[in-house]
Amino acid sequence: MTSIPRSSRRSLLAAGTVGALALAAAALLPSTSAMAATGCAVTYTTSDWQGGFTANITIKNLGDPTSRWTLGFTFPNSGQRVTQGWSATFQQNGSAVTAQNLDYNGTLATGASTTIGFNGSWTTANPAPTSFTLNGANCTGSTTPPTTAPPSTAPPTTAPPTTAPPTTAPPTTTPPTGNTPVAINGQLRVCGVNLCNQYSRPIQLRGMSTHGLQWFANCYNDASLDALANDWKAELLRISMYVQEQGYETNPTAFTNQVNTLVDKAAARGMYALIDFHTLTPGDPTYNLDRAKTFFAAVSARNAGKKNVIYEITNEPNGVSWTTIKNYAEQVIPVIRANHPDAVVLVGTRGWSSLGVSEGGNSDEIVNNPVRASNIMYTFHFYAASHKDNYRNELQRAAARIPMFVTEFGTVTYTGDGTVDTNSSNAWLDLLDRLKISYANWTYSDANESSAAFRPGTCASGQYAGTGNLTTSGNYMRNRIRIPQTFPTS
Ligand code: IDC
Repeated sequence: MTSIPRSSRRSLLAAGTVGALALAAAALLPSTSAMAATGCAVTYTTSDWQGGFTANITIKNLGDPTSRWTLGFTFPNSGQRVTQGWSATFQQNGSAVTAQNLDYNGTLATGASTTIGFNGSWTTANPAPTSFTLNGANCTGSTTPPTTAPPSTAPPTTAPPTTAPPTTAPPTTTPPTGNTPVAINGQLRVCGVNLCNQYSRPIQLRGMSTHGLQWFANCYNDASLDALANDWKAELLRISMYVQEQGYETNPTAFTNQVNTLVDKAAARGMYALIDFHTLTPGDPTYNLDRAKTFFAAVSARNAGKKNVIYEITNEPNGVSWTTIKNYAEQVIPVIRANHPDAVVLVGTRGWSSLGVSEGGNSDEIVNNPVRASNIMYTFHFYAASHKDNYRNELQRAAARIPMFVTEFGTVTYTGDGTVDTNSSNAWLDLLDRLKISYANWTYSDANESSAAFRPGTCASGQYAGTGNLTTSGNYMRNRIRIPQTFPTS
């Protein structure tokens, strides 16, 4: 028997020890076929209002890869109910809730996360569930932050995402490559009653509306849009293309091109662009149905590849029934969808987009008879000095049931002029912030009326950034829009 020199023995022994440790580790680690490794971490956040809430749940798989999952949790309070869920199939039995994956999000690699959510109701209180299970295993990595809405003074939007993608598995969505609103949030879609970003998390877009392009073309150029994106830090530009009043109907090609140019300028600055088919007088959108089909066929084909485009198919229907508006929407939406299937579409509401309130109605007519299309939201407009608590109450009531977007509002009276009502504007914007309802303010222009953000002559001077040329309303809006917000990125 050949003897092994001591030095070699040591090294062999060392090698053998490593091997034994590896074996022991392998024996301790359950194989996938025998017993799957389990584990999960859950983040549960809500934004609450009286009697209702929106919950967002991020599920992180810390166990073996899985191709299907069921999340389980129990509401602490007997009055808590899931009313409408998304990104999962929810079931509630007493206080026990389960959420099962849909086809597209069933696969969760080790370390991968997915986000689901629901709208719910509560009676006495809305505490967060204290424990969660994933495929029956306890999520000991659970974190349940407080259920209050995020503070309005969040870290700056220019900060990089704070949540790193999982290191053990590639993220399911490509992380943002820039810090602009569009780079971070990507393609938007409606989830539940919210506007959600590419991570299926509710977001709010804040921005400004142009005035009529036929009158204020000189206000929309590289310098003014640089100021809107970089100085105002807006996320949204609403492009108001009047149809009448010397607008689109007088030169469809030129106005279509003008809108497309502004879509590109918004995209170049990472802002969302809301294409507003600005019908106003006559109030019956059907009057412009053929024009709408022609216009939206053109802009949706031209902009189909873009993630930053949102379509608003009628500005302010008035003097017509909800059924007429719905009928119009159901003819125009398919024209857009044929070219740009995943874009969010916004539908005006009765009574100058007041949810019917300005004509004696309310949102029940929409809730009971919604537009037959998915990925849509309904619009609401207000002028703070004219529209107060009864309008705020109705918006809040509606927003718990249908997705709402404030595509136009003024800090002044509904004439677009008069004094700025700061108290009412604060009440409105606080409400919109709390409910994460996106908004555009009327107007980013130098019109000779108090709703305009700039003093007359500003656009000719070309000096948009800073506060030197702002009106009272412009100063108020710039301050408000500049409040930083952080968009969720996982
Ligand atoms: C106003 C403009 C004003 C213009 C008038 C008629 O501020 O300069 O002369 O339109 O076109 C709306 C409309 C919006 C109105 C605005 C203010 O959507 O077109 O703009 N307003 O009156 N709804 C409620 C108020």
